[in-house]
Amino acid sequence: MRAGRIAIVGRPNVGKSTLLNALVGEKLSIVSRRAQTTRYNILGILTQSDAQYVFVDTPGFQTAHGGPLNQRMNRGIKQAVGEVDLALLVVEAGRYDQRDHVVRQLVPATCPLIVAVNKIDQMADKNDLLPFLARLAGQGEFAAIVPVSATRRTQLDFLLGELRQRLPEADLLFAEDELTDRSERFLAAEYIREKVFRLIGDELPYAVAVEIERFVVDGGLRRIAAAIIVDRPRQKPILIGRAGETMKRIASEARQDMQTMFGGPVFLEVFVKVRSGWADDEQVLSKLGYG
Ligand SMILES: Nc1nc2c(ncn2[C@@H]2O[C@H](COP(=O)(O)OP(=O)(O)O)[C@@H](O)[C@H]2O)c(=O)[nH]1
Ligand SMILES: [Mg+2]
Repeated sequence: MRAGRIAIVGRPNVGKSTLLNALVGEKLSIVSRRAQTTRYNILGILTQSDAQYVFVDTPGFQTAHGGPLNQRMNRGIKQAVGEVDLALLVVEAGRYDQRDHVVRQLVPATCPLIVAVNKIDQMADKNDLLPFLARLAGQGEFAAIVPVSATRRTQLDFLLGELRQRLPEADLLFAEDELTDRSERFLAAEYIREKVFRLIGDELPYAVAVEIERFVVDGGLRRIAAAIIVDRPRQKPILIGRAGETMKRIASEARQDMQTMFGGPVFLEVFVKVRSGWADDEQVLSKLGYG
């Protein structure tokens, strides 16, 4: 038996969370087309007959903005890479630049680094892949470089094989049936935040946080009340939408994710609260579980 922790790192939007979900086979980490969707380190556990992979999904390392929320996320990444047996650096097929390099440098030299070259499905010319892999190999000491597609689940078994070889021999770190260290309450809040990231345009998603105000298990039914927290009063009508349409969609799509994950019916109420400057308020950030 081999078992160990693997940090999934990379610049924003390369597909780290999609890859985690594909590897574990459950929606543990939220995904959107926008950078900076993931704000927390999230464990995803895959247990097979001869190995247990404990993945740690991390936010994309943010070099551009220095606010308290980004500082906490960057701190989280540094902490994650300090505590793992392996690091899995995710890059996008055909792209490797300074932003990838910065993340790569965060991984301690003693930690084996495997590269997943993701999104190979969207390479316009497949002949470009080999030269890209060769160029990448010239960038430094990588234990392995594996082209994959997280959305199409291409080459994931091969990737797992490369990871397994480098995991330490050890007993299970978590019970066989454990999937994550996160609670249903946490996942519920994240599913709502994902819908905001997916359904609302421009900058608004970055000004949004979600707080679960009530989570009651009532027989097989889960009754959940959640507040979407925005920064400014003018953001409230954008979230609610014309005749409440946007809000209805957010709640209905989030509820479907919850029902799939929790395996039972969910009664969900969602409302909007204005809390100015929440993202700069260290106390609020701590309460929301950041860092
Ligand atoms: N075409 C393609 N898109 C992908 C793949 N993996 C992820 N994506 C997309 O890339 C975007 C960012 O994904 P996400 O997992 O949130 O990236 P993260 O910020 O690195 O966690 C989303 O729109 C995903 O659907 C892939 O293998 N192929
Ligand atoms: Mg992510």
